[in-house]
Amino acid sequence: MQFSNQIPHLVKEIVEGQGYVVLPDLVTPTEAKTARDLVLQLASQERQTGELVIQQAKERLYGLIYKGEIFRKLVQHPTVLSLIKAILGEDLILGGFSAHILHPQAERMGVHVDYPYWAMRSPYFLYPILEIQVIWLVEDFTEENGAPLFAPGSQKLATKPNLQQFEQTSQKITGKAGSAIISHGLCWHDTSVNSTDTSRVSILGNYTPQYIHPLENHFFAYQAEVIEQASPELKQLLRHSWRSSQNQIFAMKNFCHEL
Ligand SMILES: O=C(O)CCC(=O)C(=O)O
Repeated sequence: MQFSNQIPHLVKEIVEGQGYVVLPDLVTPTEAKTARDLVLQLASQERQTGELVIQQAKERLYGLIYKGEIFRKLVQHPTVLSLIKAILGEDLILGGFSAHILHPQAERMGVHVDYPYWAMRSPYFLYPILEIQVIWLVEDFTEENGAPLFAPGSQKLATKPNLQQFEQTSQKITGKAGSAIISHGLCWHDTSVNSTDTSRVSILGNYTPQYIHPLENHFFAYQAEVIEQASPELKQLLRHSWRSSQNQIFAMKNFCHEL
């Protein structure tokens, strides 16, 4: 597995260092393009049906797990999952997996921390860590096309973002298609302006411990056959393997072998 001997160093960088790492070449440029093309194709369909979430020149496409094999490959990428498990523990789940399209002239989205922190009151606690975000670069992120901005080390402050401080310290993260930015949910970040004439696409994974209520409703657009054919890893991410048809409450991990 790529980067396997660097996991402790990468964990340290995310938790105690700048708050994020960029891992290159996790998938091929062709796979990245497949994901990008599919996002744009689905977006144009969902624009017609009204399912697409539109915020001026920005759009969000949810429920990706059920919308393409390439998305199911990305969400359970072994290198990404090993790194996140080393931070959140083995019992992590998926809070959401969506695409973010920045059309030409899209403005910055606004500096933020990630869910669940944005749903909580600041100051936050540092431990346990409640979220790790993955931003998949399904195309090259450049200085001009809306690459994200991150404030290095801001996760250690465990507070909601301070705009002035963010403007002084943030750095734009560019990279090649097929890379992923893996970041601490408390690290302040934003998108930059897309000043090109081409839409920029990212795919966003939100991973949390299993006791956090998922951001996305994984039953929206649910397809039974996708779950039936899913790997054990994906079933766990969707909390499917922890559901019982007999018990009235969701089983926790220790009980799941008895179900
Ligand atoms: O699309 C991006 O580059 C990042 C978006 C983001 O950070 C978010 O939605 O939390």
